[in-house]
Amino acid sequence: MNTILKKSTSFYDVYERRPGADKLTTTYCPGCGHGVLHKLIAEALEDFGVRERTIFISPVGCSVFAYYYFHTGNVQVAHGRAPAVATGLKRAHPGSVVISYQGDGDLAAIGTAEIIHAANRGEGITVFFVNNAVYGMTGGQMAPTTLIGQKTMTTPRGRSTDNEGFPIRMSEIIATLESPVFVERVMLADTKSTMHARQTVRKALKMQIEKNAFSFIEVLSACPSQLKMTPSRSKLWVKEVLEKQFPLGVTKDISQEFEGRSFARKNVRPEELTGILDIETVRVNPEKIAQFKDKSINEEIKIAGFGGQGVLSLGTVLSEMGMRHNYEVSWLPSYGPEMRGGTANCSVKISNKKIGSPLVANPTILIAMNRPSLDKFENDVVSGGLIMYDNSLIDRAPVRDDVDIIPIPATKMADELGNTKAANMIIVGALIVSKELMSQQVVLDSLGDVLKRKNLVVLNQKAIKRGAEYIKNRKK
Ligand SMILES: Cc1ncc(C[n+]2csc(CCOP(=O)(O)OP(=O)(O)O)c2C)c(N)n1
Repeated sequence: MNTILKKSTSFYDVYERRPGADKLTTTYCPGCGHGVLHKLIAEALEDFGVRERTIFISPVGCSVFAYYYFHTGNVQVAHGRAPAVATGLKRAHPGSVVISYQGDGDLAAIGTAEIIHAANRGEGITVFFVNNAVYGMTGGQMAPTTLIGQKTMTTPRGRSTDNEGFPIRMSEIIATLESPVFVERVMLADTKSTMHARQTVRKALKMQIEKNAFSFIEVLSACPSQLKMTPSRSKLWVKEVLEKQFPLGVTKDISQEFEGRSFARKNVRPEELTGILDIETVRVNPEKIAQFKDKSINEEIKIAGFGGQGVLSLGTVLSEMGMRHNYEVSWLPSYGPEMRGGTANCSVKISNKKIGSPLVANPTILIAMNRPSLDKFENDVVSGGLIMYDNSLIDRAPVRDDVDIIPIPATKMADELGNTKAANMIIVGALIVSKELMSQQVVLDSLGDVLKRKNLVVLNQKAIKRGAEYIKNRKK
């Protein structure tokens, strides 16, 4: 019988790095383990017929370019974050086969938290952990798995336990957790060990495909370039030196007794939510909000001031009221390391389209309640946007001439009402009227449901009315 050896169909035909580039070879050095492991994975994906539903996650490290090779879905992630991204992918696409492929710097240094928690949750993903005892891509710095005495760029006299601690055995750590189903350490040192690794790769992927199980495969692998050895010498080193510190074998295997984890995501129907969260549905008489029904709204609002001015609650009131007008809303507070007297801020989106992200980088509306906020965010406002600022506290006007500007002495007006803290609600009243965003009546009627301190409802209703009147008089 003739055997035809050919490249797995899970690889692209041509490794085209940059369109038109003349270098169409791989990015790996001769003797590197990455290429071999890629091959074992690609073959398995083809044999199991899952290439089309596989998502391969490339890490930061020498395998960052895995997406040039694997003819699968590909995501390249930030350093160490592959298990977190894999979690999201698998949960959003339970039918996919998700591979988190990581080096020792990526998985055991910067990404230690991600892998521990993904393993602990038993996500239905397969993790391939390439342990070459060094940071390959960046020039051979010490990795958490670097051996004691091993010389690297950052341990020129050799790793010492006094200074750098002991090499971390990740497989053993992962195996102590309850959720992982299959954990094994293999090596790529010679034909025999590679053939065994092949079986292990297949078993781990099968576990995911059939049982939605979490598997962790550590692959001892050579990095001839950083070890400054020939490819064949570095493979011997894996077998004779590296393996002593990281013994091969299965550290955990409960695949027989593990019955599988459901692939189906438990989706909660919207009508179930109120019961689960123990909240009441708020219904607003449709007639009262009819005029806003077909309004095209897409406001991205940044509300900023100093702590104590109620900028966060200004945002929550706006988003709560937005919901009562059937808008899509988001509210994102920012608790940055702000200095005292500096800015506290939150981002609110109000839209009649679905909101992709709650982040507001370039607001359509800036509400500046103190000078540092105006200084900080004025330039971020989109051209044609609006800056509403408290001119009883801010001693300069915005300099932008391509945006609408509404000065409003909110703090002074609140003081006249008897409580400085109501300045934020003066802004609410002013904003909903100036942008014709919401029904003043609905906002006033709902305020009691929204505010935590019920004794302040009447005062805040007055403040909203004041703010609204201010704008109406201004328009006249
Ligand atoms: C946030 C961040 N920190 C640091 C780096 C620099 N960096 C790139 S690759 C790498 C280490 C990769 O080593 P390893 O995970 O062992 O993979 P290998 O290259 O050996 O395959 C580091 C520190 C980065 N790209 N991003």
